[in-house]
Amino acid sequence: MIDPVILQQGSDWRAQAEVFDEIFFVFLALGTLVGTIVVAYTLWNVYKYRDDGDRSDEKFDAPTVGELPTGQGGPKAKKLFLSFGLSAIVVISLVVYAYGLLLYVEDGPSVQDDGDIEILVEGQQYGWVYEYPNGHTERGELIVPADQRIDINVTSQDVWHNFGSSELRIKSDAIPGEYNENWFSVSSEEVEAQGGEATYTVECFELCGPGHSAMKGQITVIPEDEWEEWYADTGEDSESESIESAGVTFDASAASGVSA
Ligand SMILES: [Cu+2]
Repeated sequence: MIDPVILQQGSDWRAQAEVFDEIFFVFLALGTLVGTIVVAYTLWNVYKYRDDGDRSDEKFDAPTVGELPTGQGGPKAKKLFLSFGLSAIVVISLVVYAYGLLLYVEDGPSVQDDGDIEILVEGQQYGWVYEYPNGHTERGELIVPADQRIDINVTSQDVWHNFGSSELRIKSDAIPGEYNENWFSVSSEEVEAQGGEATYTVECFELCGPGHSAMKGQITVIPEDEWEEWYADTGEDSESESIESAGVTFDASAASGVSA
């Protein structure tokens, strides 16, 4: 059930995928439990108060439609307020619980001295451009180290796009002139489990033109030491050729191909 994109660096680090899966599971479990109780209780009452020909309780002062139960010690009002009370407790607990987790998703885990890695992500018809802190840019493939908090700053060069990866459970609007922050992190265990290189598909989630469905990219997570080595070789204006060798294509002409 829980996605294995789990973080190891510090026990308070949790991947967004893990948080969202937990929220989903808790709501599913509680919804199933409450639903089962409500349906079972309803069916039980249907059976209990079925018309069996017995008219002995006809004089009972039952509430009529539109009449508020006043709770004059009657058993019906007691049940009503009990059910209101329980529902309120469940709903308020869920709100507090989910809001707390979402605040964590917003802020992300705290990083120590060596800091996080900030990547500028720019959408353009029809692909993604990544700019690293040293000015190096990549197209199509974002290469980042494991066990690090990766901060992305998402924007667009032309129209509205939306940068997202379903597997990492991240998604941010890419709007010209605006910068939307998000973060993700992948553990080295996960990278190892995927054979030394963890890959995640990136897609555009905002209909942006005829090439929209082809507007895909990839996030590649490699061990930290390998990444440091790779990153040291990059620099200003050194758009790497590793993209072609990695088989990731960024083809602006794909758009005309689709629209033709
Ligand atoms: Cu798009």
